[in-house]
Amino acid sequence: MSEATIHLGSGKVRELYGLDDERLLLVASDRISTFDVVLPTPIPDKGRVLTGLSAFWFARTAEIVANHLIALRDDARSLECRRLEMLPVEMVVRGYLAGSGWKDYTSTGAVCGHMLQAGLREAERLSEPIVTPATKAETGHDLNIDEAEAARICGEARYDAARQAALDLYRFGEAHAAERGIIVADTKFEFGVDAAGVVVLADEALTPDSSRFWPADSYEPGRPQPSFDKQYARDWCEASGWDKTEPGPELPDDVVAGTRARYVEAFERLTQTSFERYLADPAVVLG
Ligand code: Q0Z
Repeated sequence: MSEATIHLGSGKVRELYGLDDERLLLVASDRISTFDVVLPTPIPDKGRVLTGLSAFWFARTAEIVANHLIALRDDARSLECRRLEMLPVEMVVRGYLAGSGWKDYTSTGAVCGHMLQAGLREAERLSEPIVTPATKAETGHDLNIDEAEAARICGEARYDAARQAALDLYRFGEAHAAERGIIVADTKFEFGVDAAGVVVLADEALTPDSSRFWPADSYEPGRPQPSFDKQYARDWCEASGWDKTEPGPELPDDVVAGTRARYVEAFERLTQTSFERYLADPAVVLG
C-alpha cells in the first residue's frame, strides 16, 4: 500500500482506504462476528476467502451488471475498486424464509410488504425470490423498508435497475451454489452510481458475510438451518455460556481450525479452485 493511502472507514470486519480520486481499496480482515459481536480471535485466511469469493462473483456476473472491481491484489485480501456514489439502501434478496423475514412472516404473514402464501415453514424455499431493501438506521442496525420507500429514497429508475440486477445476481448465485451443495438462503447487495449515471454493483458479493449459506445435504425446512461457515463458532459460543454482549469469548484452537476449514470448503466448492492455488496466484479466480 502506498504512503498516500488514506483510511476512510472501518466496517465490523473490513477496512476501506482511498487510493486516489477515482479508486478505493477494500481490505478484508480475518475478524469474525457472531451474534453481532466481533470475536477477539481471528480466523486465519477468512479475509482472503471472502475477497477471493467476491472477486470470483464479480468476474462471473459482469454480464448481468457492471461492478466496481478494478483489480484483485497479490495479498489476496484486497480489492481495488471504482469510487461510486453509493445508493443509501441495501438490496437484500431472499429465496428462503429465514432470520428477520421468518420473524415478520410469523407475526404478519408478510415480509417487508411482500404478502406471502399461508402455511410456509421456517427456512422454506420461496416460489420466487423477493427483494427486501434496508437502510442503515441511527443505531447502526439495518432498518427494513418496503420497496416503494426504497424507490423514493434512490429514485425510481435507479431503484428499478438495482432491484433487477439484485434479483438476476441472486438467481445466478443461488443456481451456481446449489450445483455445489450450498444453499444461498438470502444475500445483501450494495449498488452505486458511476459518473455516467450507470448503476454498478459495489461492496462485496455473495460471500458468507453478506449471505446466509446453508449446507444442502442437511437442509430440512421447519427448523433453523446451520450456517455453512459459522456454525462451529456459534455452537461453541452458545455452549460457553457467553451472554452475547461485548466482549466476545476467545475461541479455542480446534474451533478456529474447524471454522477456517468451513470457509475454505465454501471457497473451493463455489470457485472450483484449490485455496492453495488461489493464494499462490489470486488472479485464478477471475477466470
Ligand atoms: C463501501 C464499507 C468497508 C467500511 C463506502 N465502490 C465504492 N464507492 C464508494 N463507496 C464505497 C464503495 Cl465500495 C463504500 N462502503 C462500505 C466497506 C469498510 C465501509 F470495507 N462504504
